[in-house]
Amino acid sequence: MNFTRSEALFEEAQKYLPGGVDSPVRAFKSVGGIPPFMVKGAGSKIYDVDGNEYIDYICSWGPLILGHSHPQVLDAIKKVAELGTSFGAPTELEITLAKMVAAAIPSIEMVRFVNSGTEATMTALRLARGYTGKDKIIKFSGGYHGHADGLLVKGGSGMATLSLPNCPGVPTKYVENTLVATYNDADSVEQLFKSNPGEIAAVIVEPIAANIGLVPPLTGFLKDLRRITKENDALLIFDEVISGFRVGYGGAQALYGITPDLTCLGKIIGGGLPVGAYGGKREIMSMIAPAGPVYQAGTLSGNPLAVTAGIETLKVLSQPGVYEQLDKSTDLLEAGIKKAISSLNLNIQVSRLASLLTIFFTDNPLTDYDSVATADTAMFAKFHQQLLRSGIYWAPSQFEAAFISLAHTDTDINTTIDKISDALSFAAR
Ligand code: KE4
Repeated sequence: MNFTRSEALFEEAQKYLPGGVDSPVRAFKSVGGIPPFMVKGAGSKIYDVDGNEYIDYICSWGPLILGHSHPQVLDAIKKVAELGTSFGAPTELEITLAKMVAAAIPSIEMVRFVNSGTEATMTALRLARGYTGKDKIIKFSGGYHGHADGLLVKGGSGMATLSLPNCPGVPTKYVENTLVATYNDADSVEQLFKSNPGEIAAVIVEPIAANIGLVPPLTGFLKDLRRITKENDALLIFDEVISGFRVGYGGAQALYGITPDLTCLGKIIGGGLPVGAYGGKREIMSMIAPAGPVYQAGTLSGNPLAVTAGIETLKVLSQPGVYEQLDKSTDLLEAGIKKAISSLNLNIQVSRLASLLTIFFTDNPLTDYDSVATADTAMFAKFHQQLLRSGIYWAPSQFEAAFISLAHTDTDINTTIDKISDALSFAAR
């Protein structure tokens, strides 16, 4: 593969953009090499400026569950764009998407649209503090909820990738109310409530951890969180920015039968354009301005183009057979990778749930951040570089998930399995 144009662009980009990118994980820092600059996506494929074609398993980090440039989404955006791009005023489109979200996720009686997952989680925590009158919150080591100051503590995703446990520029005072528990360890949560009686407003959790790589909840963990938060008059906030509409049309809360007080969404509900959302019980959401005193605002919140992309995406996802197809494709991929790992006799494992998958370069049991931190990230880097050169666009971090879309065909998957097998044997040398 030739990366000449990307190399030149990356050099120029670094003069104007920190690290040459607008989001750290895109810079490929932890896997080496330079990031291909992309110019087009179509279905399961993505194309860089040097004309290289890749089968895409990043899918814009989750939003493109239908694949790139889905005709129904593009046509709808084009039509709405002809009427204008933004009004800074209420539109009927927002009601339509709000009703679709509420119908899909019954715990969401009311919802507010914002522009990113970060805004959604940041505001959900402000709302929880405003509603309970308490200041402390619990997050989990390795949990990633965007880059709001109070959440940049032992974060996953790019923070884990770049080994940035905390963040300069965030005053200690901003994080002294952020308590950190261990994912899949309800006792660690119970202990924090015991040592901070009456002070904790909420627990925020990725119900399916995907920013330490994919680590599903152990049986009973989410149920325990629901019990403990209820016992302590604290809110349970599900950060479903990744899992929402990904692991099923009702998200992780439907899959596990747990009803949180607030839910954060993003990615898929924008269909590739910037949309985040937070929602929950009417009694709680009614505290949000202008209905109530908890303030949150946004110039482009509920933008007609972005909301339209979300509406069309959910329309497709609500059709019968969609999640079965995603499962079938991911079953094929998972089985193929597992076969390659066992034939090469490697201490590597596959973690998979619905159409999310991570190949972990460790064979330790995986339950939390500390266990995934044992992964051989140097070997992962060699694997990633080889995979990229062979035309597979995979998350450039051990601490992320691969996203499979409806556009991935069996041919794509079988080709991917062959390339992964080659890349694994290359990395194992
Ligand atoms: P955004 O602000 O990036 O839209 O969403 C933040 C966020 C919140 N909650 C969860 C569970 C998330 O996974 C994210 C963002 N996900 C990362 C990838 N794991 C986005 C990719 C990036 O940072 O460039």
